[in-house]
This record gives sequence, structure tokens and C-alpha cells, in this order.
Amino acid sequence: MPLSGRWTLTRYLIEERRRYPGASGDFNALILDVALACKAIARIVAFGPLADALGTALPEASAVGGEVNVQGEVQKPLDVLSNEIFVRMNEWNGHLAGMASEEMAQPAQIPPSYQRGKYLLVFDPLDGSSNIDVNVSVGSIFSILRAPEDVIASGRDVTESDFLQPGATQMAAGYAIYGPTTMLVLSVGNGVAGFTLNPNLGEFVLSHPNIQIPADTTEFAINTSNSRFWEPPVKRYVDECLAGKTGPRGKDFNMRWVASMVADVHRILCRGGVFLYPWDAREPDKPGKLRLMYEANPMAFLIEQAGGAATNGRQRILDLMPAKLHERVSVILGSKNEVERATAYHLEADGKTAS
Ligand code: AHM
Ligand code: MG
Repeated sequence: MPLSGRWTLTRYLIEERRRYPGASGDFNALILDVALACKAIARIVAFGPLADALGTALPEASAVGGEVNVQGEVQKPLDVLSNEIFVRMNEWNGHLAGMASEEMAQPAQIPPSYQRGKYLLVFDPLDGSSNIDVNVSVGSIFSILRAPEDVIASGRDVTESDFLQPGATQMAAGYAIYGPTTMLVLSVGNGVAGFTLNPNLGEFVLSHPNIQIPADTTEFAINTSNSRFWEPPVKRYVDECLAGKTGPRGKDFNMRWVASMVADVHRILCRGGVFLYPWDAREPDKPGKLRLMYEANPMAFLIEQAGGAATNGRQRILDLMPAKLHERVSVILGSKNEVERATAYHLEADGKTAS
């Protein structure tokens, strides 16, 4: 068990890689570049409404090639700027075959002037960005996949289909949360570790080794303003929570909804809970609001690695085969017993029994 507070992210990654004596170090180097992008975004987010007025105080903006006007002010919205930071800080390192982002319609190619590598980086550069205006936590979510073998061998341009892999194949996933403190929460497939940014050192330091989600919880998170559009099993699950001690669950529940998935998932990793963003009848043709590749898969990977569960109400999220890059999905994740209960309600409503 590592001594928390003494291990930097770099040391954690080196110790983890000792399990793979033949590892080249590319994977670790890639994660450190992703972490650097998150630190740059954290710095910009910290300026809040001053970011525009103090454009010249943000060297990151020009470093990533953002549009800067004659006053040196950053003119781009934060989510576009965050996207550019992710792209610019990862395209040069030789570890990537390509990138895909919630903010880009098509995958980003590694420019011909740089080497191409064996990984694919998928990200939501600034999730929950509607919370920026009200100074509530936001974050960046990322996922690392292995590129298909022919992409690695040929170094050809990537296409959308190269990214369409089930979440279970992720090599690593994580998020940075820009809150009262900046944290990086990461899984390289061997549990989940949380690192707090030491602002004096500019280093992520291990503060939450081996994060585990309790199987039971009395806290749920859902946007109840959509309740009239929910499917019956979702309504049943939430009604039973609301009924509290005298209802079928026999216990009182608490509710939280930050409207920033990173913050809601972070709370669940810290103290348990269940998060639901289900399909609803507002836009019946969309399978859900959240994106499978950029939000659901990386979060489901972390949640499972921490002992929790994640489904779309009917199937394990990590087993879903994406049909397109920007695919949306219903999400139920968190404490295992609650996710299994809510999933069982869906299967029961479909006339199937839970497996
Ligand atoms: P975004 O990627 O456009 O920021 O949207 C995703 C966010 C999640 O972080 C959050 O859980 C959800 O949208 C909140 O949605 P709503 O405002 O419908 O409650
Ligand atoms: Mg998002």
C-alpha cells in the first residue's frame, strides 16, 4: 500500500508499470501529458470570469495556438480552449495514433510532422461547462484505447471506426475535477487512485489510494425535473427512494445533483451513491443525454475498478459496442447493489428477469 501524500503521479505510474517488465514507458508518458493538459485547464478555469480580461496572463492560450486578439485577450469559449489544450499537449509526443473529442465532429489526426504511436486518446475536455458561470466544479474526462493493429503497423490516418471499441477494452480512464482543489482520478486497470494537485509543486500527489465504493448507499443523484418523461422502472426506483423509511426500501435516502457528471461521480467514488441519467421521452430518439465514448465508458471503467457497477438499465455499459463516435447512452452507475436493483427493475418491466 503506497504511503499517501508521498507518491507523485509519476511515481505511482512507474510502480504500476513494474507489473509489465517489457513496457516501453510510452503509456506512462502519455498519461503524464494528459495530466499536464488537465493542469493547464485547471489554471485557466481558476481565473474564472477574469480569464478574458486577463488574457495576457494566460500563457497557455498562445501556447496552444488559441485565437488571441490584439489586446492579448482569449476570445474562445473555455470548452473550445480546453479542447485545443488537450490536442496540442498530446499530438506531438509520438504515443498517439489519433484523438477523438466531444468537441470535434471528426477524429483529430496526428500531424505528419510528428510520430504516430499505438494509442487512441478520447476525451471530453470540459464536462459540465454550464457550471462555469456559477463557479461550480467542472472537469475533464479521458479514456485511452489501443489503436487497431493495422493502424499501428501502417501509421495511416485514423477513422471513426478505429475508435468503436467496447469500454471494457480501455487501457486507462480518468478525470480531472476542477473544484476547491484540483484532483486527478485514474485507473490503469488495477484499481482507482486519486491524486490532489499540490499547487506549490504543480504536482499531482497521491491522496486517495485504492478507492472503493460501498455496495450499499442511501444517496441518489438524478435530475428530477425530468421525472414526467421517465420510463416506469426509473420512476419506480426513485419513488421507492423518496418513500423513505415507511416505504418498500425501509430507509431514508438523501439526494444530490450537481449537473456536472465529474462532480457527481467524484462524490460517489468518495462516499458511495447512485447516479442516473436515463433515457427519457423528451427526445425519444436519443438513447440518453450522456455520450458513451467520452463520459459513460471512462466513468464506468473507474466505477467498476472501484467495486461499483454501471449499466444502461439493461446491459453493462462496458460491454456496449459503439456504433458511432458521438453515440449517446442511458447511464446508471455507482454502488453495486443499487445499480443492480435499478437494472433489475428495467429487466422486470421488459418481461425479462435480471441475470
Ligand atoms: P456537457 O458535456 O455538455 O457538459 O453535458 C454533460 C453534463 C454532465 O456533466 C451532467 O451530468 C449533465 O450534463 C447534466 O445535465 P442536466 O443539465 O440535464 O441535468
Ligand atoms: Mg460532457
